[in-house]
Amino acid sequence: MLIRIRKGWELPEATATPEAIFRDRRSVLRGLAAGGLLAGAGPLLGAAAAAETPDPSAGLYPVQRNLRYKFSRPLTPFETASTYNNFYEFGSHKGIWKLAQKLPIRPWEIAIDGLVAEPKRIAIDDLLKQMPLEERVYRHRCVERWSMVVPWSGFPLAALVKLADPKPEAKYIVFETFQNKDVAPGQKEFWYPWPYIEGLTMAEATNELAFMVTGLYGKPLPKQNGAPLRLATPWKYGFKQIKSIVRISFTTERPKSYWETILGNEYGFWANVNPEVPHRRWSQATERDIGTNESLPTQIYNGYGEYVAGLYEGMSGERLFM
Ligand SMILES: Nc1nc2c(c(=O)[nH]1)N[C@H]1C(S)=C(S)[C@@H](COP(=O)(O)O)O[C@H]1N2
Ligand SMILES: [Mo]
Repeated sequence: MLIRIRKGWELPEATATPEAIFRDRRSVLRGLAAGGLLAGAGPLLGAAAAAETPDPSAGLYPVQRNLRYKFSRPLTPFETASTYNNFYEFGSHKGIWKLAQKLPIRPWEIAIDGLVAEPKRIAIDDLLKQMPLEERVYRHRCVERWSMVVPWSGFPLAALVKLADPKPEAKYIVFETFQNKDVAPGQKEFWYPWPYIEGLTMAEATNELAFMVTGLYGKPLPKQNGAPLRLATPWKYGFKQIKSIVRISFTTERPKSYWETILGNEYGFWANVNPEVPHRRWSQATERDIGTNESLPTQIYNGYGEYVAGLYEGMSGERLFM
């Protein structure tokens, strides 16, 4: 008889404790730092050390994991998810994590405006106090064909929409990233249409999967992953998942997003994941998991069709998958 030994990541989700493992590793690092061994220990240790800067929201985490959102792949290690990033404000390569440490994330205010009952500005820590924080393990699929699986902390976008109190005529929600040439070299060196803009329909924004991310692996979100507030729409390609948000507006007109402005024949508004619709320059049939380096078949809506396919029924005239 074959006895199947479960791998760590196959344990029931409630018992998986990557957070505890991560905490252990950090105390080891603190020990190393105290002993003066950290110097020259390499970039990964440097990333962990930078994350030691006190963050006023640190005490809020870890938060309870919502077990409704299942996953069947190993979690991507924190070290990988926080050192392999896309954040063009800091450069066009994957290793921007160190440069991103320059981004000041306190004080941090988010403007809520456009078609709302009353425009307002809210400080991130005041927002965090009002929102129902939870953890969700989501898959993340970049249009470039890499993917990962990580535990995000945050709150449903629907809760923020409720707080914003949009007028009934609002059709879209539009997000905007910070602009600060002094800390973001990409905003100085590239001609790109800053600030980074993204948008969703109101139906997408209030779908249960749309999630505002404020933490990763039971800690405040690292700057390189979009601190202090970024979007997760796991059924869409990663470029929709805008980082370091400073403004949220409600409009009647569909926004033209950052990548759509740059390369409108390759990146559109909907950007839903579909293995059968190739990018103009490559196939989307498979993806590479950056944690395991495995090649995997891509899934329609990144595997979240049961939650979101209904949003797009009867929309045949639209380019839903780019
Ligand atoms: N402001 C901003 N948000 C952004 C990007 C960016 O360049 N700037 N890149 C996007 C892309 S292409 C991806 S794949 C994800 C990457 O998120 P991660 O680095 O946390 O994996 O962020 C998205 N959000
Ligand atoms: Mo991406």
